This record gives sequence, structure tokens and C-alpha cells, in this order.
Amino acid sequence: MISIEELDQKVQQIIRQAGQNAYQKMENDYQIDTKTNYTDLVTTIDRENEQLINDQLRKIDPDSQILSEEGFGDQQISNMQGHVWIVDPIDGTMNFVKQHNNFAVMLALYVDGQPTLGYILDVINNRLYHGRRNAGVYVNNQKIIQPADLGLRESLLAMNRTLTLSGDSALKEIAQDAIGLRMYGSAGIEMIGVITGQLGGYISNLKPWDLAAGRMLAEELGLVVKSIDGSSINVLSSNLVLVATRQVSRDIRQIIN
Ligand code: 2AM
Ligand code: CA
Ligand code: CA
Ligand code: CA
Repeated sequence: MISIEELDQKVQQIIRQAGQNAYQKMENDYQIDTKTNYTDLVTTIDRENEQLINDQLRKIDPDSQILSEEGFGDQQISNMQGHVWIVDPIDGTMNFVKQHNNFAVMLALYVDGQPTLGYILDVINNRLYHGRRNAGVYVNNQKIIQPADLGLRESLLAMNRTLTLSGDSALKEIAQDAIGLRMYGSAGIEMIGVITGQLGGYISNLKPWDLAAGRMLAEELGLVVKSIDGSSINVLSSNLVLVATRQVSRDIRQIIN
């Protein structure tokens, strides 16, 4: 069986191919559809990337399961036994369409439920954030050091639109305590913010493919990845997630409890 190190090398090539595909076609070479409502977009590039990634994952790791957003993976994944790949072919599809910026390709491998490999490709900046369990986190070939453990009042905080507009009084207090509030529209780009120390925390409702890669990278760097109430997350379900420094996590817990 192929080793985790060999998989890591091959997956870096695969995700860069998907990034190039999106970059080459982003000016106009694609069609747009809506999914659940007019704000929920999918493009032909989301689908092409997912097929490209899943086809190659099946070649290099044939006995694995694949959980992916646009329907080209395995439909029923009820357990995390063995190799499970989790794929977001374009994260921030709205940004891809409207900004041609601030979108990512994301991939992760979980082995028996353990976050093992994680990748977030910031396509426009050509930066691949990648990590392997117990082997550190890198941006391209440069090692990322653990961000400083700043608290909420010293940190920028990112939150998604639904939560920001929810009117929830605890979330409002959290947002007001932070030194500033940001909203990038891509879970991947926001989690890059936390792992590089540009943001002290990120709060959002995340699906498995929004969370899987960033969680792997954040935990490898000693950051906190938890449900907002402090409980552990289940990567197979949708979660209200906090990714943050330890101190921001403590500060938020104090407001919520
Ligand atoms: P996506 O572009 O892959 O769908 C936008 O706030 C962020 O939330 C993006 O990372 C987006 O990922 C994600 N997201 C998750 N569920 C969403 C939904 N129902 N509508 C729009 N964005 C969603
Ligand atoms: Ca989507
Ligand atoms: Ca996503
Ligand atoms: Ca997506």
C-alpha cells in the first residue's frame, strides 16, 4: 500500500492541477448554476475540479472513501474507518465568480478518524498551505510557526454573514470585544488567516468539506478547533465551529457560559 508520505507528494500535484484549472478559466470560461437558493452558487469549474481530484484520488488510493461537496464522491459515508478523503473543489464559489480572488481548493485525508493530511490552496496567491500529522505545517516550502497566543481584545475575528446577522447576544458581545471583525466569504481563506496569526479566531457554520483541511492544519499548529460551546466536533456533520488561539477560545467560552 502507498505510504502517507507518497500520498502527500502526489496530492500536492493534484491540488495544484485543480488550482490551475480554476485560474485559467476564471475570467469567463465557465457556467453558473444555483443550488438551494440564489446565493448558493455552483460553477462548471467546481464540478470539473471535483471530478479531476476524485478520479486521481481513486487511482492513487483505490480502497479509500471520498466525501465531496458536488456529488462525485461516495454518497453514503457513515463511518470514518480507513482512509477518508474530504474534498472542497472550490471554497468560496461566490468570491470565485464575483471577485476572481479569495477562493481556495481544499482537501484532507482522515485515517481511522484522525486528521492526517491537510491542504488549502490559495489559488490567486499561488500559496499551498499543507501539513502532515506530527510533521508540521508549511506554506509552499516554508515552515509555519505556531501563532502567538493572543486574546480576543488583541485579535481580529472572522465570522460568517448568517451568524453576524443572527442577533444572538453572545455572538454580538464576542464580535464587539474583538479588536476588529472580518468577513472573507471563504472558510479556507479565513482558516489560513487563523493559522498564520492574521486572525485570532474564526466562527462559522461549517460542513465537513469546509472544515476538514483547516482543522487538520490548525490542530497541528496547537490551535483550538471546537464547537462554539466547547464540545468536540464531528467531522461528518455540520458544526458551529470555532477555530482560534487558546486564549481567544478561553475568552469566548467566558462570554458564552
Ligand atoms: P463554498 O463556497 O464551498 O460553498 C461562505 O461564507 C463560506 O461558507 C464559503 O466557505 C462557503 O463554501 C461556505 N458555505 C457553507 N455552506 C454554505 C451555503 N449554504 N451557502 C453559501 N456558502 C456556504
Ligand atoms: Ca457550495
Ligand atoms: Ca466550502
Ligand atoms: Ca465548495
